[in-house]
Amino acid sequence: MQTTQVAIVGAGPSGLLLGQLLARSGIANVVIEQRSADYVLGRIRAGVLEHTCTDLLEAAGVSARLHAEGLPHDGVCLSFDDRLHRIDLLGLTGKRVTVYGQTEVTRDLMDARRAAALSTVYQADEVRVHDFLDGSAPRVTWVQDGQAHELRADFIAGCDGFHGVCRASVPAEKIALHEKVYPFGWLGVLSDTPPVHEELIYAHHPRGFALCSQRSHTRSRYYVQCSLDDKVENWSDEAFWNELRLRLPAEVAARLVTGASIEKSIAPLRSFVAEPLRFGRLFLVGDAGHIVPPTGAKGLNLAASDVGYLWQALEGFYAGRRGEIDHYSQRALARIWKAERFSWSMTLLLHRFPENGSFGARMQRAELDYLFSSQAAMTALAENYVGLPM
Ligand code: RFL
Ligand code: PHB
Repeated sequence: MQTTQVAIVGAGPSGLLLGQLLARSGIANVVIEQRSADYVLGRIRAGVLEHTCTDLLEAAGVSARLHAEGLPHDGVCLSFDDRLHRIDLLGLTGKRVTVYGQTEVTRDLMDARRAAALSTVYQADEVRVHDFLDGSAPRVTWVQDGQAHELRADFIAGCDGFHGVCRASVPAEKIALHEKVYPFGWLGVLSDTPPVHEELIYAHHPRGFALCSQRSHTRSRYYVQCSLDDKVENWSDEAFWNELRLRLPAEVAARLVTGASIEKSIAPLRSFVAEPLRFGRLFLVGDAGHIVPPTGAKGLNLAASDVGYLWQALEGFYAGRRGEIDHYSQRALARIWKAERFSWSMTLLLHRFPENGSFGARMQRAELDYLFSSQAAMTALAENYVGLPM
């Protein structure tokens, strides 16, 4: 049987960032992941990082490539009624965001973990967490190559995403779940084509929402709102590009450079929060504890801020301030609920909701008109988009 201080379940951005920060503070940890490293790197997800996230990546010593290759964005655009409207993030808040893919963040963290020779188990089957509610000796068990393994730790960090085992292992009477599922999804395409615009465009259109994002000057990421029963196989590249063009202002659509998709997937949209985020010696971190619809670009950033709070709490605990772990859940949830509110409101503002009728559509238009007529409203959007302080 192996022992460590913190057993981390999941090698997504939450688990890997926590592992790196703890190691820098001299706190031993082992990461246990059910997939292979290549599989984790193959998932195309987030693209926009808040400064709170880039600050933590810096603290973890993994920001060299982020600073060299990340694209600072000073503004973001919304489009409706065939026109582009800009929100001056830097002018309104003094802060920017950075466009740098989650895949690259994960790769940098994996490289750093390997360079520091920190222990990581990939392709672990039947991962289970035990004895975390009472006592001080929680355990993680798993099976690899037919062999049973056990890791004893002081704490378990559940960084295993929405479908993970950690939240599912908490007795139902100890956890409250708050959820809203939206009646549509996002169909996303990644392509090696130059982005249609230098900044992101969130498009509100009678045919449905669309988003023009990017990973670099030569790689684009686009999304269109689709129905929940849509299948990726039903969308040829050509059908996708045609639908995207229809939802953008004509002058933007005319500039769209299309090409073969290198990834195409459908993601459902959901808001979800579990309360609390600590159960004895088990902490839930990132998507394991909460989900936001991607409209606000907050999922990865919230995962990073959870990690920031838990890092502080565990550092305090091992420095003799044992009570600091008692505040993790409350501190993290205060920020999570604000990001939930922002992501929900952006989703309601920008998507097509036929079930809300013409009144609902007029309310969206009135809100968009108000937004771009009011410095106060634009500032409120901007300060949420760049990320609220920790
Ligand atoms: P992850 O990334 O899901 O990683 C969890 C890891 O745990 C592993 N795992 C297990 N390991 C061991 N045992 C088990 N039983 C396990 N079960 C699961 C999984 O294999 C996986 O490796 O969660 P984490 O680390 O908390 O990170 C959260 C982020 O991935 C997520 O919030 C973002 O991707 C959300 N998101 C966005 N966030 C942003 O901040 N900005 C964006 O622009 C943004 N765009 C997006 C997004 C998510 C999207 N999708 C597909 C959900 C765009 C999309 C389309
Ligand atoms: C992305 O680039 O994948 C992306 C960007 C902004 C969002 C969601 C996704 O709000």
